[in-house]
Amino acid sequence: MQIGTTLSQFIIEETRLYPEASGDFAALLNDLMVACKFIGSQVYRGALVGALGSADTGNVQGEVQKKLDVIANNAILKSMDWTGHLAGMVSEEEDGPYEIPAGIPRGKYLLLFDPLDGSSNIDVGISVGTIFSILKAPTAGENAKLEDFLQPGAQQVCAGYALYGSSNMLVYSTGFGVNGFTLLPEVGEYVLTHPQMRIPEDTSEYAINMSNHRHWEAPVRRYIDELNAGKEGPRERDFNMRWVGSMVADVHRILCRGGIFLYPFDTKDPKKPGKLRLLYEANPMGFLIEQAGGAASTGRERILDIQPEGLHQRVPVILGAKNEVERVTQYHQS
Ligand code: P6P
Repeated sequence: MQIGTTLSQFIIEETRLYPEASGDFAALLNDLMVACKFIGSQVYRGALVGALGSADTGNVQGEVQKKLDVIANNAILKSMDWTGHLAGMVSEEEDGPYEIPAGIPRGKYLLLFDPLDGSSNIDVGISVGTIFSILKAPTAGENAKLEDFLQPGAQQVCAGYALYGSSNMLVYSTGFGVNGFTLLPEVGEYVLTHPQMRIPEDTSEYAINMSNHRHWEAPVRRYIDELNAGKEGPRERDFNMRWVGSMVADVHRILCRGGIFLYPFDTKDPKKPGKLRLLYEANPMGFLIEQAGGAASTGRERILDIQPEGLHQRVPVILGAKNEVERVTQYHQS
């Protein structure tokens, strides 16, 4: 049995596409990979080591943190802050930018992440994941300022996620397509198992939380009602629905077999135009989906074109099969 192409090997070989590369980025990704392996080990041992349940603390989102939220957040911060590759970090679990400790060189990259997305599902055994986004620091070598993180998603140099599901997978892109790796636990290496993942332009599978139907805008209600009408309706074919309630799991399914995912604008909370966060959920997932041949929109604009206004800004998210995303966008314009 051959081990196959490891993530470490793939990163080094991809780095050769950038003649001017210093190796910093490759080292950064390798360090992040270690954190994802560790987080996976804690998620999979959850119940056995008392890591399930709430931490009895809250975060900037006003959410009660799970113990594993705190473990995952600290794992990434402490795996990355000593490396000298970063000028700062933004985490869903941190109010403001995380400053690199004194005495550590400030690097040329910014790391933004949701350490454990979908954590409300942990206690019931549903897949969760880590989502990450990497930007260039405007001023390498100096502490990143808050506004340095407010870059449109199109400027990401890398985006990806780790999925803690039936296996520990790492899926990422640096702009040369999307590749997926599966952790070989006995060796401790991620191995290439899903090269060049692509999303078909059409689909018959959609993902949305139907309980919000009455809160959606008319174009989204029209779109979903047509899917539910199946072959008796204007789409003249039946559709299937899946909703895991864990964005990483739903997006991974779409990268594997196609589909469209919607967490659209809803009127449940006027202060929140959507539930998902732009900088460390919508942007990295939008980057991956576009790299795999799909589209990612708010319904009114391309997600990666949005000029961020705040670290924890929320946006509506409609992503996946290009022709379906475009149809939803057209309904918003009619
Ligand atoms: P709902 C998880 O809490 C999350 O942020 C995403 O991972 C997921 O897609 C969405 O929220 C689920 O939201 O309202 O269906 O629980």
